[in-house]
Amino acid sequence: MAEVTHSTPPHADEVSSFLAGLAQFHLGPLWQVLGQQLTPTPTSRVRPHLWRWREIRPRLLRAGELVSAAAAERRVLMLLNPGLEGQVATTHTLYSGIQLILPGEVARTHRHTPNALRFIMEGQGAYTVVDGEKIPMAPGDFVLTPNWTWHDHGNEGTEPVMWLDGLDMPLVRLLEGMFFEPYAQETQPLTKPTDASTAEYGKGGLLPTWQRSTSPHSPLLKYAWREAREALMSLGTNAASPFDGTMLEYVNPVTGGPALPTMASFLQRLTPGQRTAPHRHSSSTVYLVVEGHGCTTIDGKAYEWTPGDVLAVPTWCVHAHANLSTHQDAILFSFTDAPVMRALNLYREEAL
Ligand code: GTQ
Repeated sequence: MAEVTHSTPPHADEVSSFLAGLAQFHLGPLWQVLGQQLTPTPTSRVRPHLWRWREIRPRLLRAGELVSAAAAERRVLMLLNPGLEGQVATTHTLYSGIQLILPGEVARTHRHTPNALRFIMEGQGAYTVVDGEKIPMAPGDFVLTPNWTWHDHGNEGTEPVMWLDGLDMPLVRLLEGMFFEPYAQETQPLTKPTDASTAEYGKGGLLPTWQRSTSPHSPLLKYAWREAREALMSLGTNAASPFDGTMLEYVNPVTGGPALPTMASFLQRLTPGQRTAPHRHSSSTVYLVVEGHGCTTIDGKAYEWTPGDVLAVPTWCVHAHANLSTHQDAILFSFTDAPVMRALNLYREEAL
């Protein structure tokens, strides 16, 4: 072996020609990128962003005039993060979009490995079918389409129905775990009673003794609005979190864990004039404004919101909420990738 000596410092052009010769062997010097890779805290290209309902809604209805559900498979306007140009992503892990289904339409049956959740925003008469169970959906309902379940949607009512979709699609793509399959027919047979999962698992802590779901997702597929809102409102506000106000998680009734293995979902209340304390955490969040008028400050910039607006909060950004009304509660729905971060021991939270 040749002797390695540092007695004479190498010439700069010797070093640069050495470095230039590495690429052809698919080698690279770690010492040039160490600081960019091992950053003290997360660095995200994701930008905080607010999508306004008054800008989304008319365009979604216009899409309804121009594109049929049959042609689109899913008629959705995606909420694309301005920091992630070219990617189908609302944050680095989470995708969100607003879906429209018109009276009489069917969105054909398919299944995929990304988990999906829905929060109904407007319109009566729509339903989704998940693995043979028909689930009627009304505004405020929170509905799950877990990983690899067959699902189709329909609208049997007389008005357009719109909802927020949340999927872990960017995460699944990053992990290269994407599988998709269309069903052979447009719709699937109804093999279970309507709202079967509500009958079995939706009765507040009373669970069937002869079966206990062991699936990694919640066996309860719908969390109805009336009960969710009532649960939120019946809580006192005194002991609420300084960071989140009064907040409930939509949990798996068997485990108490998140409704989906990759996404946790929440409903929170901010009382009139309430301001939460700033904090940050290593999970990204998509918020949907359900009721009220307020403002979220993210890394020093204020985003003022009203119902139907959607807000993306990137990971590790300092954020705080304010209810700007003096007389009306604000209610926010949100979902995060926190379960993934916790499972991998990457979750951190910091008060400021
Ligand atoms: O409703 O099945 O927003 O498959 C994106 C992908 C909705 C759905 C989306 C989907 C769906």
